[in-house]
Amino acid sequence: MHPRVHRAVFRSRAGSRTSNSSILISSTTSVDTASRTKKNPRTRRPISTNSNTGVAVAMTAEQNNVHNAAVSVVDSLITESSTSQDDVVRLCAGLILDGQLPHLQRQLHADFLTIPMSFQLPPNYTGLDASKPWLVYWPLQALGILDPDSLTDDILSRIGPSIMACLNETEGAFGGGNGQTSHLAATYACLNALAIAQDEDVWLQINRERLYKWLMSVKRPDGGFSMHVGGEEDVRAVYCALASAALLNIITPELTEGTAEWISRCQTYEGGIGGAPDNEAHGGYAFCGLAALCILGNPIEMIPKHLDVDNLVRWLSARQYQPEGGFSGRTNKLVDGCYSWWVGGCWSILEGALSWITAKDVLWSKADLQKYILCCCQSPRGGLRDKPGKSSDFYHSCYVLSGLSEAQHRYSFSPKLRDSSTGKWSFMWAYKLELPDVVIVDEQNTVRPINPVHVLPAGTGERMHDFYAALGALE
Ligand code: FPP
Ligand code: K
Ligand code: ZN
Repeated sequence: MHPRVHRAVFRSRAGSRTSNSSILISSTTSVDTASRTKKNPRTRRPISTNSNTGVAVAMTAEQNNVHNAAVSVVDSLITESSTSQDDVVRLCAGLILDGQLPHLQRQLHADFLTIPMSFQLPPNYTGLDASKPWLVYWPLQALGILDPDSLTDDILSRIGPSIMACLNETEGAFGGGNGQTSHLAATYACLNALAIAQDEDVWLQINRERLYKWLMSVKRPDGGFSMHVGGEEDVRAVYCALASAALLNIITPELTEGTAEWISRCQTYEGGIGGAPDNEAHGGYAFCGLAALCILGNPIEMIPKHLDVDNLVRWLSARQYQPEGGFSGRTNKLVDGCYSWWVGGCWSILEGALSWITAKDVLWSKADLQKYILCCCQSPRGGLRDKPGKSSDFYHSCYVLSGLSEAQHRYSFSPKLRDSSTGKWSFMWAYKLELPDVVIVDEQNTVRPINPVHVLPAGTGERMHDFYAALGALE
């Protein structure tokens, strides 16, 4: 897993307490009080910043606009970055060229994904103590599209109590664990988990008035949002706030004022979207920005109005590498399975909202992405991973399988599906299985479709939204 992604991107606050039981508590027991343990030491991955290597790697990225072209631009300067890129190419090419497309090892992955539902988590998860809601949401989303039958009534009934243990009642918002500070990432992950649980009794326990007030307390005058009161302002916060508000049907003009303009300021000269204005473009933030625009209004209008689409498409298409077939998160960095969603999700939104963008042309290849996922991202021990040689984890399982779903389906924004009014925009996505000339959709490898804005199994977020819509607007 990415040390920084886990420590900073998903974390709710500096976590030092760890769970000593399964991440899903029993629906009858009370909140677990966790013991203190040492954080698991992790090594930092080197970041490529050497401009000398930029030439070689950037050309590789550029050339992948032409699919299946064998690309090997060799630079005589050997650096740590060029060496790791070469290593990844060798590892992946070996697996991809090794005969047939492998099958998705459903049972193996389902077994791995049910670990947090039933057993104690391994010690290397202690650093994620402030990310308990994510540890619930990630495997649920993965199982929800891999094998919905594995989400038994027992598991589903335990989601509510586990998530409500993270609720800060006075604020109506959620923290990363029992007693932890209210945080937008935790709130988003909790509400997504509750969407999958489909438990109306628990939905009724959410105090939407309080949560709305709390969301307004993290809204900034410039149109952005902070992750928590006094916290960092970034495009994750915007996405988490809007996605949460959309599920609960509490989107208002006051909540969204100036936000699309703020997102627009995060698009960089490269065409991608950075975490905040003037930051480096990154796939994770590109998805957050694009998905947020799809909540703010009709994406057919919002995307071209607030983003330079040509430049975004150019940057997105440079994310897919050959011969790996997978996506990288940013210029001159390595492919990683989780970008199958963060970058692939951008593609599903763009192809659904702007009909000229299609994988059948030369912008990106769904077939090659599926190959990277099936050949390189399946851990022999179960679960999905970043790349060969890495261990599987719940984060990568969630976003690699979501990326597989992206490759196998074609989404379309269909406003006729539901009546179009504020707050409903992100629930008007239709899908169909992709055509065989775009990607081989072997029945054995097929995963279920998702809502590409909320990253939820198709239908779950829609039902949660409808439930709150039926309760009426806030006073
Ligand atoms: C770089 O990690 C990663 C980031 C700078 C942030 C990524 C953002 C997301 C994954 C989106 C989070 C979204 C929500 C909704 C919380 P790295 O340097 O380890 O990886 P890299 O080499 O691939 O860039
Ligand atoms: K990475
Ligand atoms: Zn990753």
